[in-house]
Amino acid sequence: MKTVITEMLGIEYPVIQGGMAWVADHHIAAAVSNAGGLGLIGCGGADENWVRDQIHKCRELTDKPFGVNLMLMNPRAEEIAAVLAEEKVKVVTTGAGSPAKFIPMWKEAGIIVIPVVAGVALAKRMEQCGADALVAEGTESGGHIGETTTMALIPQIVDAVNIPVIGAGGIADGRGVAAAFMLGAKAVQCGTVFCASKEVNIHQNYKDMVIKAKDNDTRVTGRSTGAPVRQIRNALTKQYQDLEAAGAGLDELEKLALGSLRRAVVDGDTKSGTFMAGQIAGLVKEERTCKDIVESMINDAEALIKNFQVNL
Ligand code: TUI
Repeated sequence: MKTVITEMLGIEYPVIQGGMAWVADHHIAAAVSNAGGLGLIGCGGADENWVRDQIHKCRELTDKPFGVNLMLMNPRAEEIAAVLAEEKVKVVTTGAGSPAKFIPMWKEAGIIVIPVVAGVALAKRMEQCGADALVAEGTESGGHIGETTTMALIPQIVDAVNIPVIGAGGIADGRGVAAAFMLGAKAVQCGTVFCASKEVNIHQNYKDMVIKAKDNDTRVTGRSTGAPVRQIRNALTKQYQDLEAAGAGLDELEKLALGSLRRAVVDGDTKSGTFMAGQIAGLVKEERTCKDIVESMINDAEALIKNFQVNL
């Protein structure tokens, strides 16, 4: 399937894998890229040496294009941004902030820059700064989120900018892809469905949490702190939300969250880990290969669009 995004990125299918902190290392990035989508290495809170090493390892596993996601709340964002330019990675996406100050350096290095945004204001600013495309990420997504749903966000961002928009948040099958296209997106970005892929290098308990989750099983912690995070409900989210309701301060809440993503991804600690996942987790029912996920999403979307009139 050809779109302006597949042409821009040199990929076969308009599917980008989200740059999930701790989850998206070179294994999943290479698997998604080898499947014809765009894999991403998620820097999360890692340092520049880890990122450089992951880029090199990913290059050993694939000849296809892949990218790196820079989480802008990372205290080493500056150093990582420089490594991305030095390594001339093909694509950089960013999250949890504005990458404005890094864009000139990345463009200079020939990098395709795709900020992830959760609102129209930042989308417009990013276009002015020279972004090549945007990911419009709805509040259904896992991890750090904005307020607006994917359904409302995509068309508003599409209308506000002249660069291509990639839809994200609540997309895990061909129906979601077709819907995003109808709203004006030229590709999709998915995270949750890849958390249950065969190739992702995370604890089996994390995959099982995603596979077992039902429609109502995500919770948003951190609304009181200004950094809301969607994750699968467990003992930790209950404790966190109880503390928030009781008016707990930032220090106490941060203590609870400290190291919790690592506990989920590496240790599989189902009680005190943070299992970031989107609302679409309820639709993800089995472990599948990245190739199966990407191909079925796009084949199903194409069939839906082709037969749309017939099926009404
Ligand atoms: O960034 C994400 N998703 C993430 S980052 C992450 S690691 C983390 N863990 C705990 C707390 C915080 C982060 C896990 N998931 N998605 C993209 C995204 N960006 N969602 C929302 C935003 C966003 C929000 C506010 C981007 C910019 C912004 O304001 C910046 C500005 O200058 O307007």
